[in-house]
Amino acid sequence: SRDVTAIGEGQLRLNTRLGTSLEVANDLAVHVAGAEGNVLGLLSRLGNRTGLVTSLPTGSLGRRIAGEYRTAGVDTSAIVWRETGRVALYFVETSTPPVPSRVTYDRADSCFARLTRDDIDWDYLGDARLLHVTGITAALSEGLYACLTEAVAQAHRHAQAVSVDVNYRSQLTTPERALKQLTPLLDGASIISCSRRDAATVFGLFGPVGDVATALSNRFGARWVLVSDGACDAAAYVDGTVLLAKPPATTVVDRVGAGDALIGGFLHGFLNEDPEQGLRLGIAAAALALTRHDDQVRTTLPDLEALTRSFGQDIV
Ligand code: KDG
Repeated sequence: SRDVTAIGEGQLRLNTRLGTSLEVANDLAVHVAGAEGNVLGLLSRLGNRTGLVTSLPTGSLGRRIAGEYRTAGVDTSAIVWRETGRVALYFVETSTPPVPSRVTYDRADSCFARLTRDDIDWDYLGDARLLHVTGITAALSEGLYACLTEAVAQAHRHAQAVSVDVNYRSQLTTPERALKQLTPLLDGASIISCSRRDAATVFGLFGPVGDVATALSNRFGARWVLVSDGACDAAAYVDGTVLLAKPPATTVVDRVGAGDALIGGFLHGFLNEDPEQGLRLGIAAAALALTRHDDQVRTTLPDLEALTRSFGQDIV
């Protein structure tokens, strides 16, 4: 039995050199990515038992992805391996903020996108205190969306807590479709994570992070809600109380993956029933992610706690 299981796409992330466009790039740095795996990787490094359900081809690219998760401590025994098929890729043309990095997906028809309900080890997915899913998976294929609705229904039957990260991707879906797909997943979820921008796009909710968190809790009934603005400015609404983090001054190198780091820390707090700790650790992990061209945050609980102290992180 595990603390957290997730279903999501394990991917490769290919970065150009800083400021170089894909049209002229000669070399690409290879990293392992995927929102759910990023969250589980951090949770594992913080000492939680995690497992990822995804699907990969048996060749070297699939092994690279699974190997990275194993290094982080994520259990990979429920990965659905395929003899043929492809991994999902995403290319990042990196640039220096405030110019945003540009993401190009190359992921259609991946092994994961073709997964259906019959492929999944349902006992495995349900055998954890918490199930974590994101709107990305919902957007990838109808088969995957059916997997998510079944996973969430099973979780409710078994009193497993559900965490949903809205994670709207304009390259994969529309606000209308996201709202329609996410509403049944969010109803009854224990934890909702959403960026301020996605809250406006998908739910038409505007305002400061604390107000948006409160509104999301009121709308869907979640006890724990996390709303971020640029990852280091975050609010949590937990059991009727708004907690606001004072963001550290961070020199932003790359925003991709920072939201996952924030969520990973927050879910650690959920597992320990300590929202302040969750917000503090999440902010510190996000700060680490923001300073790296890589989705994975390689840290430990003592290191992250030390970083938190050095930030003098106040939660008010
Ligand atoms: O949050 C980071 C993710 O966006 C990245 O790892 C890729 O999961 C990803 C996606 O599908 O956009």
